[in-house]
Amino acid sequence: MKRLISTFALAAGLAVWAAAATAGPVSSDDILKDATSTGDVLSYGLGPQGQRFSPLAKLTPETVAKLVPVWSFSFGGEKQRGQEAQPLVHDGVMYVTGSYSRLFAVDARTGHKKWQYDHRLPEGIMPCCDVVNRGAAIHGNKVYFTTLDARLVALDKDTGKVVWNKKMADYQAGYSNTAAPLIVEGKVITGNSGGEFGIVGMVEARDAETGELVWQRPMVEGHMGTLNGKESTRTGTLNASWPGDLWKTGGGATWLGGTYDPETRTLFFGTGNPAPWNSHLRPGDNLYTSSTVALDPDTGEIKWHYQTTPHDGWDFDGVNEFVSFDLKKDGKVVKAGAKADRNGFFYVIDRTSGKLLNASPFVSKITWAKEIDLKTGRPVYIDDNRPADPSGAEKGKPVFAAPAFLGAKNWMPMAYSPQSELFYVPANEWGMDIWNEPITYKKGAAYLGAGFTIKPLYNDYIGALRAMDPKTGKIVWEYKNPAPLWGGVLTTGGNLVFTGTPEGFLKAFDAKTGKEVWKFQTGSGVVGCPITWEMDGEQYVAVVSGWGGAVPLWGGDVAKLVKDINQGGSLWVFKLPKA
Ligand SMILES: [Ca+2]
Ligand SMILES: [Ca+2]
Repeated sequence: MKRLISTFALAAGLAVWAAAATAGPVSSDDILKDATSTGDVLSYGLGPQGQRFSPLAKLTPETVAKLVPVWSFSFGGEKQRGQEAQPLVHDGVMYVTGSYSRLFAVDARTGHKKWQYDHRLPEGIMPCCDVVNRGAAIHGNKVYFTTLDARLVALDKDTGKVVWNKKMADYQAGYSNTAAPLIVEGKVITGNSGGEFGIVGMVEARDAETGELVWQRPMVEGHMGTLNGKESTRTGTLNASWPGDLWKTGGGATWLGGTYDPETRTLFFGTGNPAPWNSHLRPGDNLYTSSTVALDPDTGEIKWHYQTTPHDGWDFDGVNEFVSFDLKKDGKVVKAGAKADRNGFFYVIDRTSGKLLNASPFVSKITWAKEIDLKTGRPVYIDDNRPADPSGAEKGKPVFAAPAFLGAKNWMPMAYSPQSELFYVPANEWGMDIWNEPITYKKGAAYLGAGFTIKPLYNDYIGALRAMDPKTGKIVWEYKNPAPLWGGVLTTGGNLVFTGTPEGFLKAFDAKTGKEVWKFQTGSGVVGCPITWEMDGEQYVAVVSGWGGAVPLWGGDVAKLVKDINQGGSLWVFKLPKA
């Protein structure tokens, strides 16, 4: 990029040419280096490993008091709802997605809109859990995002014109898309949504230039994969962990997308609940649902898997991000990865083999399992806490289970600081009454076979931002929040942790102590992912604001507690001005 600028500047001898030349293409190598390049944010997760750590250190617990808003940009429109996106920044332009499958390009210095793309959504889309989108990807001269009608769209990054628009799946069968795509070596890699409708979870890779399918890997045992337009291999062994034909509508949606580790050249995708929720209909482990699955980026072949909730009966989707990191323990460095699962356990896994290294609770109450057996890697179930078989009755005997199905942690990504060597996990403390019901599959209809009501566990808080030490599995500090936390986390080389709250604040904490050191009221609930970057020698922070997501729709008694929070839709940008 720098070389391009100087070539143009020399050739033209004009400053304006240098400015124009800065709108250059993004290479796969630029994306691999995203975690350390502080002048841009080129990937969801601030680097493909998804650590959400920036080395920027101008903002510290001491200087953060001077962090001030620079501009705010409204997503407009009558339709608002949840704004869960993480913005990207490239060459002074921000790319941010909004609810209802919208994508905006905005001048990062002024907040001036460059272009806007409103995807035309058909009637009858079936997003289970709000009309959210989690962000775009950038590569070459294109930006990419997925849509609620299960498509993947590539746009010219400078004009917003559609370059290609590919159907991933049939939205009328309950498929949709909300995840930010991942770019690896010229391929756009995405997951799919729809686990509540009996769809089949899938990871697919497309050529970033043409949008042509390279490979697909179904996540339910029994289905065939594809590679270069031909059938490749079967996922697992037919009927090994699923009875009869149930695998054909087995769920396992990969709705949060994935991460990539360049050191081991491995993709990590989490998979959602098996369908239907009523576990008595599908005896067996129901592979590869509620798991972390490691994939070869060239072929989509499965390298290893680790199932967090075998034979799930509580909607404990295993989709949460698997974050690669170096575990320094007993004088050794282990290539590890960590995941804070919906089911309440924080897992540390050897990312070269899938071997479980440690699993410890990150919430106060877990009713479904006593512990995770570190020898076998399997949960020690508490059988009485599995919702009972309705056996012909309209409704099986209910149980009170914790965590609630919305999870000890849901989609909102945690952050890892290689400096403090801590993970910062946005957790929630809640439980649920849950019972099973009879159900049969019908295309495009909810496929649960269960009923539920979510309830808070404590009077004074539901959300808890927790610093977890992956070496010990212990909680080092916590911040308690009255409403459930639903936004992502960012940590920085300046010893800070940022996250948002449904009450409308973007907050900063001391990364070592958890002391709250800064907050700003954005006007609506913050359920997006904060970012930071450097521009013109100053450190910037940005976050989207706009309350929504799954809690108001599925939250039961908790939804009632937060019903007065107003919706919104805006992008806020802050900076630490030069002294
Ligand atoms: Ca970067
Ligand atoms: Ca689910």
